[in-house]
Amino acid sequence: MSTDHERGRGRRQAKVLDRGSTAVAHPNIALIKYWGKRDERLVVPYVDSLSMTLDVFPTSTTVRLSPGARADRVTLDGTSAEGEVRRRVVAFLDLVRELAGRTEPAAVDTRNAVPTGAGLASSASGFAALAVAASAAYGLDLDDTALSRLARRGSASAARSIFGGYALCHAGQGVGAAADLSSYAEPVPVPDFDPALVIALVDAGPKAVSSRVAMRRTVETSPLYEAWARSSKDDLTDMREMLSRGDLEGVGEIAERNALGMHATMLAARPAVRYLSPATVAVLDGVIQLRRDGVPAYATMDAGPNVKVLCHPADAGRVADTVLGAAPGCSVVTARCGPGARLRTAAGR
Ligand code: 2P0
Repeated sequence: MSTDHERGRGRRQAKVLDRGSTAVAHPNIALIKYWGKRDERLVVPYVDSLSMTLDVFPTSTTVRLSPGARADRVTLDGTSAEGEVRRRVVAFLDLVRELAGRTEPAAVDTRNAVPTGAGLASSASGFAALAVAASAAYGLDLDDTALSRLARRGSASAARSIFGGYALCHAGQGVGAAADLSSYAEPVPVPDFDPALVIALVDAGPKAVSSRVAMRRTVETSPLYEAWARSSKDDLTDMREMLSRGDLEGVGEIAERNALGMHATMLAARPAVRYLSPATVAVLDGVIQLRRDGVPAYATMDAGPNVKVLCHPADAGRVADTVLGAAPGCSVVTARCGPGARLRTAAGR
């Protein structure tokens, strides 16, 4: 029979468990892009990618185990998630439960400070935060490499958000379990290079074609895809060299050509995938004008119309003014290098 003291402790523990495990992660922007999967089920990329984790737009995710519940509950920004979002989160929880040898359902509460689905990598911060919170909630003790591999199963770009600063995601080798094991991100130490990234939010609405669908179509139908994937290898080698030198102009030129090349592969897909809008092109013209005026500024775009402009922190104000002049009505946020995904509160700890 338990004593009052023990019952009190049990209640306290239950209360602690109720808080769940909360993790925070930030989005990242790829300077060398990932585009295309060689294994869709395991989410294994065709190409290596290299990114900068940001210090803005964090995602905070809490995972609480609900042993009495009949199914998982998924809440995104205070609203019950349905459809594809819920399906991806539940599939991810199934994977964590399989790894942990557990079966309890969970309640997942995610808060995004970034517009979801607008090409601003909300899935990167989202699945990085979910990987950290869910693995803690289910009692998995994973190192950063294993967390990165796990986050990749949610979204390949999420593998990079496990790390702060710069991260390289390996496409890995082989097929099946070998591919899964060898595809993960690792930090790239870059001393003395902390540029600004001026983010032009030209349209915060959800995108017309998901990156998953767009990637598949590009790989299957674009005659330019293979050429870009090949040239991306050289871009990565050159990028690592320029990063180690802290050469903003070198880094910017390579990032811009890699991103434009990726969008070219999509434009050549059948039917074409075009994420770049008239406002995107106006901002790109503004960036070219800045360079003509002697301001080193370089653009990169992801699966959406928003533009991220890499520049010296001292030039960020001028870059932001140019962006606002080029695309009136857009909003501008300036980011710097940010931290890796971290556990805030661990259940029962
Ligand atoms: C990247 N993007 O490297 C590339 C560049 C967008 C363009 O990763 O299908 O949400 O979940 O693995 O990671 C966006 O796609 O795609 C992305 P999935 P994800 O950042």
